[in-house]
Amino acid sequence: MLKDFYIEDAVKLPEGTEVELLGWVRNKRAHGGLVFIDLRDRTGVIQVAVKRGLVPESSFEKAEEIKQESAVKIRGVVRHDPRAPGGVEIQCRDLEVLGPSLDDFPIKKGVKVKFILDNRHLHIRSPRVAAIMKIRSTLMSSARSWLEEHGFIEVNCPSFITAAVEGGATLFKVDYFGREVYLTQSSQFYQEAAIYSLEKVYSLQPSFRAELSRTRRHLTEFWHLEAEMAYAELEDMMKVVEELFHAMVLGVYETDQRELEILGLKIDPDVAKPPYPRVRYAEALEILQRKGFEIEWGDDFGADEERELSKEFEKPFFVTHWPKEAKAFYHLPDPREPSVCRNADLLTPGGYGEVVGGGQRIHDYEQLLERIREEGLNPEDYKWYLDLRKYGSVPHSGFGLGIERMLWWLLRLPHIRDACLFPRTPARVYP
Ligand code: NSS
Repeated sequence: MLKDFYIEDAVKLPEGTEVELLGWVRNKRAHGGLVFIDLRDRTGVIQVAVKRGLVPESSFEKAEEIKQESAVKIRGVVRHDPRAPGGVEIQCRDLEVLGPSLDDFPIKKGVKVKFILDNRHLHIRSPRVAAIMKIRSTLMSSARSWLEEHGFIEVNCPSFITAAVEGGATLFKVDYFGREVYLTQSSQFYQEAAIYSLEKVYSLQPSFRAELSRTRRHLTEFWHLEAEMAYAELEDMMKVVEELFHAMVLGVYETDQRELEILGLKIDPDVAKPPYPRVRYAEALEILQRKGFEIEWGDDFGADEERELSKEFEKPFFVTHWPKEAKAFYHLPDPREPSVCRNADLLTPGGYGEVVGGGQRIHDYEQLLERIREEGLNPEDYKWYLDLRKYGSVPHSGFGLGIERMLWWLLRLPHIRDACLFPRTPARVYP
């Protein structure tokens, strides 16, 4: 059976229509000859009234005994009743238990955070989590639509790699038939190879970071939306990022009002409307130093710095032209001011920090080789990456956007792990 009728369809039907609903028992209240079941499916919750005498006696007994999260099939009649939550209830005519709950459902009010995380496989049934996951799906599909409409071709890149993209400190080692390889931190280098045939590419797949930082915004595995464009320079890249970012926010605003309501959230898509302010690293540093941060030229910004800085802006904003020493070796030094690079991070307002990192890449062979040596890296490890600069190299730019970071910001989630179906953090690889 392929289900194509949901609670959201039932509530739109006229009084008296007979319906059949499949779902799970979210809650149950018994009042003598009347049992109220809150029936849940992926589109919402509806009250089902099971009245002794109006259903076969065996169905009534099942309703009286039924445990939370049992799967049931309900046959009944639509009743518009202002006293029912949502204004509609189902007057039950028959109830069939498809899959009983064998025990009391362990997720209850008041249980500890650790218990909830250990039981994530059950907790994800909550309408709140379901709403977040639906919005996550919209965010990804809106991104894909926008990119496809703007001529980007999706590529899929490997997860086993042999050399770091974003520095060796956050590489996960893997035993690959006796050889040490790593889990990818970014598909950027493979995308850079792909632009020589496909010109504008994107990928949406997991990246891995062995970051031991137990923060609200670090995962060890996250979904990385990355794009790379032949011929594009820094400003072109920023324009793509702001348009794409806006399209993603707009997608959620237009399709997920019900989910936003479940989360008690209103979002204003105009907050993400381009253009976004651009502030150079040097200016950002000055702002932070004026505010009393002990931070020096070349330092990356930590969570506190990003939070403070974001108070200056109402929209997402770019911090551009980072010093060479603050970022990876592949960033293109600005020909006009070689101590900084032609790169940009996108930071979110409200203190949720960086969601996008990217910029223009070094496309000259000698310059790239020199930067690799300068960073103390072994050119042998980057042989194929260097090769790309040997045959028809062109200026190019790209970026990476963390899907969970964006959700964390958009939905004001308490922790980035709330943006994942099954989060991976230093402390958690189960369930
Ligand atoms: O390290 S980044 O800033 N940049 C790159 O990986 C580039 N190689 C991407 C590119 O140009 N193709 O990561 C990009 C984004 C960053 O802004 C975050 O949104 C996200 O990836 N990110 C993370 N999200 C969650 N947890 C962790 N640990 C994390 N690290 C990066």
